[in-house]
Amino acid sequence: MRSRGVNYLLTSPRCARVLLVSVDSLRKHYDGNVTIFATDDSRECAAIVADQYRCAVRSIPPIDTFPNSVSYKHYQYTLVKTAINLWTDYDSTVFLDADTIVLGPIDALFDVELGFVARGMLLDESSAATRMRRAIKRLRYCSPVVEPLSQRTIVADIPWVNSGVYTFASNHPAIREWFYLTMGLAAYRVHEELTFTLLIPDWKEDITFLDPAWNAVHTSGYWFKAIIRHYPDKRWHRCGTWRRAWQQCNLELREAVRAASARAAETRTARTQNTGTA
Ligand SMILES: [Mn+2]
Repeated sequence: MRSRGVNYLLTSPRCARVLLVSVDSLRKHYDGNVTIFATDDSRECAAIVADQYRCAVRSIPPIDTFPNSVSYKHYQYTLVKTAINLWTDYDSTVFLDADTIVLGPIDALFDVELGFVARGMLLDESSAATRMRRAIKRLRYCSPVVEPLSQRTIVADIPWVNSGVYTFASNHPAIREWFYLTMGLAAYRVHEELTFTLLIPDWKEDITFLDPAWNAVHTSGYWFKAIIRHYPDKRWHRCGTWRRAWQQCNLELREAVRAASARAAETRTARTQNTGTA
């Protein structure tokens, strides 16, 4: 039988709290394999969550060993996110952002070869989509090699996907291409959602556009039908549902994660002061 599992990514100890809430919610509905990919400075936090909820932890190589890696933190995350898909331990993988909350069984996701939630729009249907189309058009100036990719995506009415929740068969070639394209465009700080959008015309037959209930943001109209809620605007702590989920987590565990996260932040500050660089 094909192996199945859920992957998470933790690249900053500051996000350990959201990870705890997401894994806690997942474990109410799912009993199977879970792997947390963690950077060195996040490892202690990841280990606390992993011990409690029967997860595996895997180390991510230092970011400066990635070719074309850029210094800006957000885009490092972008590149790492596409890299860990290549290292998945499972034949069938569901990736969940740490800023998600699982509200129901997720087993149906494992049967999807390549699945993303479209952001509920084609590229010409809203102002957000207009911004997206502009971003894709701008890519033409990166390199003549990118121009045809950009052009065909614009003309093909490709939906813009969100990469907070997705599912893939590990041997699907799109997963490798996604990493290479993201790496190739890293210097231009192209977000991984955008690089995947550029690849969709190649894999349109294989991609299942999942029901938005699998990745519901509060503006989408699917919030109250959600199986997985996603808090991508980094304001989870202001949201009542997220705060309640946090308060439902074991108190000792919350404190352990908080303490580990604070220690990691201190270590980082000390290192910065010692070397004089950020
Ligand atoms: Mn997210």
